[in-house]
Amino acid sequence: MYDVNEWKHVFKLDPNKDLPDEQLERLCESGTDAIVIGGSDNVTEDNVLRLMSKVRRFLVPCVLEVSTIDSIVPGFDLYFIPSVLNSKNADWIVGMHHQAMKEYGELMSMEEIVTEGYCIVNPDCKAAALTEADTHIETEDILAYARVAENLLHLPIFYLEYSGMLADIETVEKTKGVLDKSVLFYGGGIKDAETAERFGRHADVIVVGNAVYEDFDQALKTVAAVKTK
Ligand code: 1GP
Repeated sequence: MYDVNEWKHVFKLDPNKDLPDEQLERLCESGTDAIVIGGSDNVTEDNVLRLMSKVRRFLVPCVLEVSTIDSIVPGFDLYFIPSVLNSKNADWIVGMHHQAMKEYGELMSMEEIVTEGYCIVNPDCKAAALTEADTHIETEDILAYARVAENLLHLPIFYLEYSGMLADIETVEKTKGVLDKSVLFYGGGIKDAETAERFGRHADVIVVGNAVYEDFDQALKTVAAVKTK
């Protein structure tokens, strides 16, 4: 029903941050392919539920990117399950997943679940610290993780995560060059239409997060930059 292969753009909203209702409405009706709810800090059942119920008033697909087992709330269209391929802590690769399956495996509708193979590159982002990601990596390592995601693990999404900083565009281009089946999500530092257009040329899907809270009007323009082609 929802096919990430057809997506170009998503907004990622942080359940720990407030957004005026009027802005949320403009995001939901912007033509973006999905609203992803996810964050690293204080992601609770309460604030996930509150944000989901606001997004749910609109037709846009609403996705929960699961970061803690405790904040899994029913009612989303899709659940993205990250596995941090360059984490030094097995919990973030498969440990919490094992725990979640043990507790909820029988209740899960697998058609709502999409696994993301993450590679977190910005050493200064919260996600890198939280997941103990090995960010001392070269482009060749990133390409190898992309190949692990696609060829060994057959993951539907490879997520190149620079949260808070912009990648070198050549890294994104090269990463796309080794992927054929896994959808390349790129997130990090996209704040305006021009950057969105440049990164959208190589990434299958661009993720716009912080810009929503920092410069809303510019963030909104990132949709048309990748969706008009
Ligand atoms: C964060 O990849 C997203 O998980 C988006 O990054 O917040 O830098 O836009 P930004």
